[in-house]
Amino acid sequence: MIKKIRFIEPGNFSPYKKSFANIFTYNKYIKNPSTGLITLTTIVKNIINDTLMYSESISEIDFEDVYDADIIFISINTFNAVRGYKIAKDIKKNSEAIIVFGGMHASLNYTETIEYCDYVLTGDGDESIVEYIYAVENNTPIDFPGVIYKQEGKIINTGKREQPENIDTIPNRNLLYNYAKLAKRYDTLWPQVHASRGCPHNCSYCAVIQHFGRRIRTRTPENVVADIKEAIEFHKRKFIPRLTNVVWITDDNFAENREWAISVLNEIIKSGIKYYYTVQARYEIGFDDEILDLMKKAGFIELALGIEFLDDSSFKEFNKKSSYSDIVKSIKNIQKHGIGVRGLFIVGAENDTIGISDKIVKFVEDNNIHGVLIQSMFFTPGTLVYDQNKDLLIHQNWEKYDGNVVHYPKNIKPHELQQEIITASRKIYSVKKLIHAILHYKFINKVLFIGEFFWHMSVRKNLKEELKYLKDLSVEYKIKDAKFVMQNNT
Ligand code: B12
Ligand code: SF4
Repeated sequence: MIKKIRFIEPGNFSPYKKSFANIFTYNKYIKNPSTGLITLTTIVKNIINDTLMYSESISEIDFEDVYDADIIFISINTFNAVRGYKIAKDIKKNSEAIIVFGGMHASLNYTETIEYCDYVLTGDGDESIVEYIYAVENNTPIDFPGVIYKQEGKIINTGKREQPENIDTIPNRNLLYNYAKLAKRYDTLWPQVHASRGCPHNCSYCAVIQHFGRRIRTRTPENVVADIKEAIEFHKRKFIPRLTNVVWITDDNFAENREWAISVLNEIIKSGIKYYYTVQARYEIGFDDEILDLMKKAGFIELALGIEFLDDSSFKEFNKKSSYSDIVKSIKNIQKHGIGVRGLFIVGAENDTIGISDKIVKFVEDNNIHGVLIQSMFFTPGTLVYDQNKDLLIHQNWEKYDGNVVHYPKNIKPHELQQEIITASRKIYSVKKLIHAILHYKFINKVLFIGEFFWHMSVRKNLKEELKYLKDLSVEYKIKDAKFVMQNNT
């Protein structure tokens, strides 16, 4: 009989610790926890009453409470996989519980993950987790699609599972230990709602499509708005109002299903909720005046655009259907509608050389981009580029796959590229720009820029810590098919 279930979201390099810095930045000490795993916890709570989740993004794990669970579900992306494996090893030593992994990294890399657990459930867990619990409870074979386990040393894969169509679960955020307290305490934790899964495009580095599929699956607009209301309520403080009244719709490509996006926007407008929003989308959204008008009316203050590269050959290199000139036109039209643009950039393409930071900074300034995320390209197992480029990886220490340079780019040395990211961040988030934001931005953008200023400081600190290792690499790196030989003469 299953009596107790625990869910765990591992942290990556720094599990949560209480710190004054939490007030300003979420990156180093505090992060938004996984709404995907809270969703699964909510589903399971309906079957087994003693169900609770821990996330190292916002608390330490109470292992005494975890050890006597019957099943422990652990969720991993690439950046927190190593920590997840360590937690699983510790649990194995101290507990009889069945350990089950899931999430993007476990699904796309199950031959690695299965070495640390009893089962991996691949893909979306919304339905498979229920089937799994019933199978364990009734002692029936766990042979339905989407399961990985080991039998006599051999890895058994029961096959690919159909993805769930009904994803209308509203996560019960109270099931995540410590969340209610911290969500109210810190403006750095934002209300998050994930409204659709998957994307029809085929960018070759994208793990999202490999995991969630190349078709958009959506929640009903009514369900999305009900979730938004709950998320806002959950983060609401009693006495001192929040400074960052922004809901982050965490979808990867919001307006791809145009009709649905319009219905969601209309539903938000109809609800009368007075709040700000941000969401990720592709540049094509910038050519859709109807959607942009509705977004403005609904309260969207920004669109996070996956700009990624600044030259057309890089788009081609990674099968990204974009062009520099279309992106610039799109940004202008989005801003014309009164919505700001955040730029998501990837460096490390073949064409990138010393000076890529200047190119990004100039682009950001010329186009009035008000915030950025700059990451180095990383090839993760399960993506199309991984097999083609895995020889270019410096290491496969997943802990470092959080924005650091982890490969040998063609025309710039790894430490030089890392330095370029640091330089771009420093220039975009300079003290001069901070003062400008404080003096000239509207209130909400001012608050966001101040938060990001500290966040980027913390990001740069991490990047600098890795710089020494990258400099010390003594490399005579030969790619198997001898594309090039790289000499690192530092
Ligand atoms: C919101 C978000 C964040 C938030 C919150 C992250 C979080 N804890 O969920 C924040 C801002 C903290 C964040 C930060 C980062 N993120 Co992020 N983030 C996302 C985003 C956009 C949405 C996450 C989400 O809600 N997904 C939807 C839910 C439904 O999916 P899910 O959580 O995976 O859960 C489902 C399944 O995977 C499965 N499942 C999950 N766990 C388990 C467990 C079991 C046992 C089972 C059975 C099933 C199962 O079932 C769930 C329901 O169907 C994703 C993109 C994406 N589409 O996932 C990127 C993404 C996860 N992030 C990514 C990255 C790289 C980062 C950063 C490193 C960025 C950076 N340079 O700083 C940091 C690292 C943070 C850290 N911990 O250090 C990558 C990860 C790539 C990879 N291969 O792992 C993604 C995929 C973005 C991308 N386009 O590549 N991120
Ligand atoms: S558009 Fe974005 S989500 Fe879609 S495949 Fe490309 S990178 Fe992935």
